Amino acid sequence: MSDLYPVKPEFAAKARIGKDDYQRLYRESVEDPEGFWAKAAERLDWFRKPTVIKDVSYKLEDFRIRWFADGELNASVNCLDRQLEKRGDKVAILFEPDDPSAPVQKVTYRQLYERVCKLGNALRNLGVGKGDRVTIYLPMIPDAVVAMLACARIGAIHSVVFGGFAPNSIADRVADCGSKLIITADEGLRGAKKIPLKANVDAALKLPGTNTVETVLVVRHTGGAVDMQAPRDRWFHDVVDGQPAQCEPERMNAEDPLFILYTSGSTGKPKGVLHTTGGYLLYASYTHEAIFDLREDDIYWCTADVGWVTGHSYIVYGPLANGATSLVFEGVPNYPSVSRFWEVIDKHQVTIFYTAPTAIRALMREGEAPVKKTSRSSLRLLGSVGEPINPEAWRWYYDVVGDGRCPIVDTWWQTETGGILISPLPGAVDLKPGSATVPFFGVRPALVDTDGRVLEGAAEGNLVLLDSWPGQMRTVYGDHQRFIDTYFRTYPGTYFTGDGCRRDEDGYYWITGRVDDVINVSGHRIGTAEVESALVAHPKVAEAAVVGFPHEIKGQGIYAYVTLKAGEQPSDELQKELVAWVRKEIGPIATPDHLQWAAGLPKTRSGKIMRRILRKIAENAPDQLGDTSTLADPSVVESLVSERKVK
Ligand code: 6R9
Repeated sequence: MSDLYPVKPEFAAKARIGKDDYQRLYRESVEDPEGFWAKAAERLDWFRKPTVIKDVSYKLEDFRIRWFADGELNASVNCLDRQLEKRGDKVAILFEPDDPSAPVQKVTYRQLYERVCKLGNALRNLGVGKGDRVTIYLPMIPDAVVAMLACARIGAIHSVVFGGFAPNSIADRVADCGSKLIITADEGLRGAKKIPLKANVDAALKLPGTNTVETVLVVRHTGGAVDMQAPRDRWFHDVVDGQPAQCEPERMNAEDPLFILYTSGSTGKPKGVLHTTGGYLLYASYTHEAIFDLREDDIYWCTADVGWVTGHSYIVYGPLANGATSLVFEGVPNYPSVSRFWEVIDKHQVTIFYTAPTAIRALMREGEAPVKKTSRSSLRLLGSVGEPINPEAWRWYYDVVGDGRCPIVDTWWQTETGGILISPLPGAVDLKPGSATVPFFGVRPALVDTDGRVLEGAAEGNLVLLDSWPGQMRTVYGDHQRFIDTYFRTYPGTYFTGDGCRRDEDGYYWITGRVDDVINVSGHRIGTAEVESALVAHPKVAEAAVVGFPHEIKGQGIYAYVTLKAGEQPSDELQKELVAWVRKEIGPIATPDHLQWAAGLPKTRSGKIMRRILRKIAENAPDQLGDTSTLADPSVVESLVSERKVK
């Protein structure tokens, strides 16, 4: 069966990059990275043009990753100032509120520039300067973009925390980077629900380690009542409105930090992924233009939240550095109805639509009718990100949403990579449903077996990258050793992605999912260790083990095994209490889907939990437990299998 969707001639005819261009440019990019990226760097405006292009060594004894190291620039200048002449009146941010009857906001490049400058001045007046950390905990509103760019303008390092995180998670992230200031809102809106953002910040700031925070700026969004604690809390409009609409941008070295973004790893503590200014911005803007085949009149919509890396690179920095119109959507796909995405596409004549497989699967379950009642004729390109897209969902996206007209770019990348690494270029690469296809310029993927041997040809193994690209993360904030140990020690001389992958006979890459203790729930990374430590923090829990299991909509769900302390009795109420506890400790995105009581957990004689076995039980595949001979007590497994929750 040939399951190939060749590039359509009519798309290729107008595309920025065609087949021959891709081959030629890819070859150039890996044969002469210095020359290739020096030329690519011309797409940015520099205060001082870089002369040193690439300075990278993955060798542990001589480790460094530096790009454009003597260049100077400012990210906000690239996203705003340089657009003013040609695109001052062009819409930069097209804001679609949660409530479809509430007014749309169109923020032009000039208006965005002014709002960013005013906030930049306000932040400076509050004592925030180059290198200081600012936490942003906002809903998906234009002020979230303004906040990020204002930090970039004055050289402050932003750390955006997703609005779905609970006070504990906010506090951990604030404490880890020692934020001086937090920008939040009274409340957020998601569907019919209100999210008490300011109240969550108040609760977070009562927790230990957060006393670096001097000021909390509060955007009045819903108008809901909040506690304002003087002198710490200030209304955003009070400190911003009277400021001058011009603000001197900070001259940043290309390697000065732009932002920190926390992501889950295989240990309990989220990692502060640090990206720097020059390489990141260049890579985000170049990939955005090439992979989405960007044109001047596109209306581009990425449905991610700015709390995730996809929002950073492909709602804010990439699109704005390219002078695009970027749609910011506050709401959710099923409010007020499951047609919302498609209605927004028609309402704003969206041409490029970029979303996650979990959303596609959830909407697919509603059938074709909610899609087909809309036109979607403005669409010309679709994108997918966050997790592998199953071929069935891919075809539905292609046939039903795109009416068989629009190529799909399945974009594989990570918080750590800053931008897309493996994806089709829509005018150049034939598509295969479920495959992220081929590497972007300068990207050198390889597959290795567990001993680190590089596999050639069609093969399956662990996905590594043999060389650096400009958008690569530079460190784990405050813990450079952890950065090296996590990514460069497993397979020496390479960056290890943590993903498994297959390469087919055509050289196409098929990501198979995480090979570490990270679960991908609806495209969000959750560390099993984080959920486990939340559970054992409950006074009645003795021990917990958490694994992922296949979930029809979410991709993976969270399955928790819990052993209670002696004398505690399992009950349905306690089960509900523990699920609610995890939500409260980490946030709703970490809600366990299943919680099974475990009299004991399967362990090796040296006391290690055998997660492989727990995964199989959670998958309901007890016949595939594999080798259980190293178990200390095999009867533990038998009782877990017989008591497995079948829902
Ligand atoms: C951008 C983003 C990264 C992990 C990554 C992988 C999975 C992302 C994917 C994909 C298959 C794709 N992933 N995109 N798997 N196909 N197109 O999602 O960043 O939140 O850091 O997650 O997501 O497992 O390692 P992040």
